[in-house]
Amino acid sequence: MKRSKGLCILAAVLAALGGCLGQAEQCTGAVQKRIDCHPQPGASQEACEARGCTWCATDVANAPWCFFSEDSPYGYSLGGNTELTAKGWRVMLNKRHTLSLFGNDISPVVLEVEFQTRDRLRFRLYDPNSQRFEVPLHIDSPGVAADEANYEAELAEGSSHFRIKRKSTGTVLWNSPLVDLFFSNQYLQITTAVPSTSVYGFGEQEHQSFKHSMDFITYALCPKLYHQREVPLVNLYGVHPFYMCVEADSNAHGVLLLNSNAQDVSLSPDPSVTFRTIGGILDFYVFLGPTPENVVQQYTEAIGRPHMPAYWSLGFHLSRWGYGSIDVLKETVNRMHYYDIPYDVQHLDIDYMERHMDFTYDKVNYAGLPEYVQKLKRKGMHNVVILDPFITKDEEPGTYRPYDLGEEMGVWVNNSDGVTPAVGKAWPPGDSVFPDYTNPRTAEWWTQMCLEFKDVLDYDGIWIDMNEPSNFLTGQYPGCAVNNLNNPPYVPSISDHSLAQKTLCPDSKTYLGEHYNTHSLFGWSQTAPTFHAAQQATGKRAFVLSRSTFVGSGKHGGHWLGDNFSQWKDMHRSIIGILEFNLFGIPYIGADICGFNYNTTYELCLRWMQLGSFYPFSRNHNAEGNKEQDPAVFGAEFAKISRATLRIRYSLLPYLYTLFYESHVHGNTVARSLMHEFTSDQETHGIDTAFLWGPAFMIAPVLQEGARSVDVYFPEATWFDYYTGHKVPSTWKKNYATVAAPLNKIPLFIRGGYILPEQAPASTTTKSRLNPFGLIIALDEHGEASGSLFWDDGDSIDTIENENYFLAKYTYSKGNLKTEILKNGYRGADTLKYNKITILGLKQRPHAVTLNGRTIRGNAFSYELSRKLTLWISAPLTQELNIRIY
Ligand code: MIG
Repeated sequence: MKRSKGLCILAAVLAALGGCLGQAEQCTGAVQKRIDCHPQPGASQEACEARGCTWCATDVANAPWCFFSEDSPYGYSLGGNTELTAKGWRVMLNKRHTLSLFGNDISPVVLEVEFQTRDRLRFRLYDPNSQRFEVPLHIDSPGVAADEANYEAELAEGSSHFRIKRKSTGTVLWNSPLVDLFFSNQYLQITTAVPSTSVYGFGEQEHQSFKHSMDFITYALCPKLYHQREVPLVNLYGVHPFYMCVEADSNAHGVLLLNSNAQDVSLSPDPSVTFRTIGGILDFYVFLGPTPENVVQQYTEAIGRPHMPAYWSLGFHLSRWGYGSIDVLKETVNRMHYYDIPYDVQHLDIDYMERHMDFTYDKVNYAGLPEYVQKLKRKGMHNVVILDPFITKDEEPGTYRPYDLGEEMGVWVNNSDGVTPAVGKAWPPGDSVFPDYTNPRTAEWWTQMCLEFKDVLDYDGIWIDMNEPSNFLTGQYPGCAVNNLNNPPYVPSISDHSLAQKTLCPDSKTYLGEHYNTHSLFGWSQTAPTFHAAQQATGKRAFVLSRSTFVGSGKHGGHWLGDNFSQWKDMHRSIIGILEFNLFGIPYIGADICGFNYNTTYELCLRWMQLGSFYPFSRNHNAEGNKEQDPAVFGAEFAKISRATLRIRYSLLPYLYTLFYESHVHGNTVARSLMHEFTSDQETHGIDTAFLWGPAFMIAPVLQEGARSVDVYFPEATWFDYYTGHKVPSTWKKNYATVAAPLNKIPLFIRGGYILPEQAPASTTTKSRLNPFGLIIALDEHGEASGSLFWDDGDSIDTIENENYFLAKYTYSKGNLKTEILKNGYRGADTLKYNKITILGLKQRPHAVTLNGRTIRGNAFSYELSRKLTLWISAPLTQELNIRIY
C-alpha cells in the first residue's frame, strides 16, 4: 500500500479521529506483524473493511494500514487427509470463505511436498483440476526417504500453518499461515515467517544494501528496461525470486519461488516475507545449506551450474556506445596500447550496425571493420558484438535476410490472435518484430543468422541487450486491448504499474504460452540458443552476455548490471549487485566501470577502475553522448594507476579462473561477501563495501569522493596486506581499521590459510597465459595453507567433460609445500613453469630451503622483515613440487 506523504498525514489524522470514536481496540497487535490486505494503491478504511480486513493507521513508515487478522474471511483450511506420494505427501486445501479479493478463487488447491534430496525440499500449491502455467525449467528429483532428509515438513497449529523445520536444530525455516494464502486465477499470495532478518537476494532491482531492510519493503520482479532506475527499488531487467536467510545460529538456507509471472515480494519486520504473483502456481524449493556456500551449491545443482567462461573473457573489456566511427575506435584502442594497459576484449555496441539493424555493419562509418577486427585478433585480442532482439520488418523485401527468413519460418512473437506478428518500435528503422526464442524454430533461424554473420564480421562473443524485451512503445501496435491479461485485477508494484510499458502486451502469444506468463523468460530463452549459436560459429567456448536473466541463466551466460550512472553511490551498489548475482548462480557478473549514464569524473573513474579491476566481469562501458572514459583518456598518471591495478588482476587470473572452475563444477560463488566466509560473525552480515574473491582475497575499495583511506573490517583470521606481505596487526581483528588508500591504491588483503596461484601479467591473457606461474602461500596461525590451480587451453568447448585439463592441489604444512597433481590432461601445460614462490607469515628467517630435495642457493631467495620469503625457482608446472623450509 503506497501513498504520498501528504495523504499519509491526512489519513493519520482521520484515523486518530476514528480512534476517538471507539475504534482504538482494533489497533492492538504489533505493527510489525501486519501483512498487507490492500497491496494495490488506493487503500481506504472503507475499502479495507469492505474486504473484511482490519484498518488501523500507524506512523511506522511503510507499514500497511489495512491488514489481515485471524478472522479475515480469506485463506484455506484442511480439506482432507494427508495422502502419501512416491516422494512425499499431499493434502487438499479448501477455501475458508466465499469472499474474494481479486475474483476467480480456486478451491480446492493441493499442497504437495516432495522430498527431492537430503538438502532440497520442493512444495507446490496447484490447482488439481486445471493445468496452469509452469516454468519449463527441469529440476532433477532423485527423491529421498523422509527420515534421511535434513528437514521436516508438516501442517502445524491445528493444521492452520504449513511449516518446514531444520531437523538438526529445530529451527523453523518456513511457517505459512493458511489464513492469508490466496490462490485465485490471477492472484496468488503466500506469507512465511523467516527465522531472522539476515535475508539476502531477490532480484533484479538495485539494492541499497546487500542485507535487506525488513521494514515493510516491497520489490517487484518483472523485466523492464531501466528508464526509472533512479526510482529506488524499481524492477530491472531480470527475475530471481530467490533469497537466502542466515539463522540465529549461523546456519543458512535458501528459498526459490519458481514462477515467471509478474510478481512482488514484501519484507516485513516480524520478520516475514510475502510473495504475490499474478499467475502460474506457487512452486517453492527450499535448500538446507547449512553454510551459505552450500546453499548456492544446492541451488545451482537444481537450476544448472554456471558455465565455464573462456579465459580471455576474464581479461579487461572496453566498450562504449557511440564511438561513432572506426577512427574514434582506433584512436581509443591505440591509446590503450600506448599506455600498455592490460586489455583483452573490445565490444561493439549498436553503432557498429548499419542503421541499427542486427547482422549488418556500417560500411560507411565503420568501413574496414572486419579487417580491423582481424588485426586486433592477431594481437591476441577478442571481440564481442551486440545483437538486439528486434528485427525491422520495413526494409525492401529481398534486401534484409534476417527478416525475410524469419518471416518465412514464422519465428516472431504473435499478437493475441496467435497468427499475426506483434509489431513494435525500437532502434532499427521502421517498425520491428520480436523473435520468439521459446520456439525451437527461432533457435534454428537465430543460429543460421549468427553463423552467416560470422563470415561478414568475425566475433568471439555475443552481447544480447534489450531482451526484457524492450520496445519503445507501451505494447505493440495498435496498443493493448482491454482484457484480463492486459489489465489484471492486481498489478504488482512495478514501474508505472503497467505490464505493457516499454514492452509487449501481456496477451501476445509465444510458443510456450501467453506473454503474460513468459515475459520474464524472454532473455532466458534467448540465452541458451545464443550460447549454442556462438559455440557453433566460433568453434570455441561461448561468450554470451545477457541483460535479462532468469533462474538458471548462468548456465549459458553472464550478466552486467545494466545502465548505471556515473555516481559514487552506484559504485557501492555495484558490489551489492555482484554479490547477489553470485547467489543467483550467475558469477560472471560486472557493472559498467566509470558509470554508463552521465559524464564521469577523473577521481570517480579512477576509483571505479580500481574496483572494477576486481569485478568477475571487468568492463568499462559508457553511454552515447558522454565524455570518453576509457582508462587511457585521462592521461599518463591515470593510465599508470589503471595499468598497475589491472596487472594485479591479470596476475591473479589463475586464481580467479580456478574459482570459476569450482563454480562450474561444484556451484561455488566466485565473488562472495564476508558474511559467506565468516557467517558466525554477526558484524559481517551487513558488510557490502568490501568483498572477497573466493575464500581468500579481500577487495576493500574506496567508495567515497576525496577519501584517501578505507575503514576495513577484518574478521577473525590471519590477514596479509597484498602489497607488502605484512601481516595485519592482531588488534585489527574483529575490528574496523583505517587503511591508507592514496589515489594510486586500492586496499587488497590475502587471508592466511590459502595458497593462490598467480602468473606474470601481460597486455593480454593470450600473452600472460604463456608466462611463468607463482604461488602465494599465506600461512594461517598454525603455519598451514592450501589451494589449487585449474588450467586448460582456456577456450575449447567442454575441456572438463573431455578431461583435457590440469588440476593441482597445494598444501603447505610444517615447513613443507607439496603439490598433488589430480589431473594432468592438458599437454599445453607441459611447457609452463613455476618461477616464484612467496610465503607470507613465516615465524622466522629460514636457514635453508630445498626444492625437490636439492638446496636452493641463498641468492635465489629473499627474506624480508615482514616475514615474507620469496623463492626464485624454475620447475615444470606439470611435475610435483616439494619445497622444504628449514
Ligand atoms: O537503448 O545499445 O544497457 O549497455 O550501450 C539503449 C545501446 C540500448 C542499453 C544497454 C547499454 C547499451 C545501449 N542499450
